[in-house]
Amino acid sequence: MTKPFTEYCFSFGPWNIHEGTDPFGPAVRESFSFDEKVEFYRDLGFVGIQFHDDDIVPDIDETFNKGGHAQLMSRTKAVKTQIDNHGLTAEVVAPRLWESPLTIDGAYTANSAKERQYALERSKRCVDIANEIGCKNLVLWLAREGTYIRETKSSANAVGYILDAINALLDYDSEMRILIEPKPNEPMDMAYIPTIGHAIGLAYASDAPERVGGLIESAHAILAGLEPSDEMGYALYHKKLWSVHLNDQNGLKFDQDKAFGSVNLRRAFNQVRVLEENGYGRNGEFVGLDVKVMRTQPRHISTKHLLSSRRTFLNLLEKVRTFDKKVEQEFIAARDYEGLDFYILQHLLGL
Ligand code: XUL
Ligand code: MN
Repeated sequence: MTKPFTEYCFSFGPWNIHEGTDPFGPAVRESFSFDEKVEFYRDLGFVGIQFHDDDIVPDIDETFNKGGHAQLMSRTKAVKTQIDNHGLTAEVVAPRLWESPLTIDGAYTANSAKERQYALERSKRCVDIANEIGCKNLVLWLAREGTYIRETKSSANAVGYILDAINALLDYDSEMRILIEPKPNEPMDMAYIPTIGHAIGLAYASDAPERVGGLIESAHAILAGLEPSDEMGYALYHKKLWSVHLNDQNGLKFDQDKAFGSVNLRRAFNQVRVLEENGYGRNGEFVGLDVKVMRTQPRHISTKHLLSSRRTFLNLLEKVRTFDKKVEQEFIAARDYEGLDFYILQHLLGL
């Protein structure tokens, strides 16, 4: 048994504090500026920031077109100083490849060569930004790499396009790691890389398998009809679980990003259990959250979902650590899984 690990480091992204816009209604809260959000991290118990490239350099394409590479780097330097001053680290940086008019039909898998080229160039700029901010983890959420109707693209070619882009990025920077964040749908009807198994397949097929791994988001696994803790176990076995986005999801609908454990506490317990029992965090991996606050929440208390998700993780960690393994083994040896099932429920209820 490995020595208990006491200190998990937590991260979230600036987009997790938001204005409540949904597809059916506008913002319901005034924005907090990035400067204000940076102030919140430590107080909420977080030390890592998950970034998109344009969280660091707003209006990134316009800024690049007007001020060139130097402008991107000088803005990034300023953010680096700002986060250093708060004792914060950039956990990851991800190119936001899904908002540009050039990625309407996909980014790396767009049918137009010019659009694929844009996606790759923007990703390389993101690598430069990551380096400048002191981060070696590039996240690829392959948002628009999929289809609304199957006949518009070749799924086999699409896999090749994604792999070409990954290889080009690995070649561009020999130290950067790529973390693929799979998701089965939304915004697309069907995504080409829906699960961690698909992501890890790409990793092994890449030019530098040791630098390609995964980031598992609980809700994304649930949307794929899968058990998040088993998805995590799969990646942990391959030593490719390099980040997580813990949250929760109430069945098969839009990506809800609910507070961790708020739908299914036992499913959350099993995620904490698989992470803790397989040494997650010991090599500097962060416990990342990707949670949305409810639209109903007043602005001055619109960070509670972050506080509660982190606390739920720590509460469940306590449950994992105080679970009587001897009793568990006795139930398993007797093949009394009914007994074990009830024992777990009693433990979670504190009885
Ligand atoms: C989308 C999602 C993204 C990624 C980062 O569902 O989870 O926010 O985590 O690009
Ligand atoms: Mn996510």
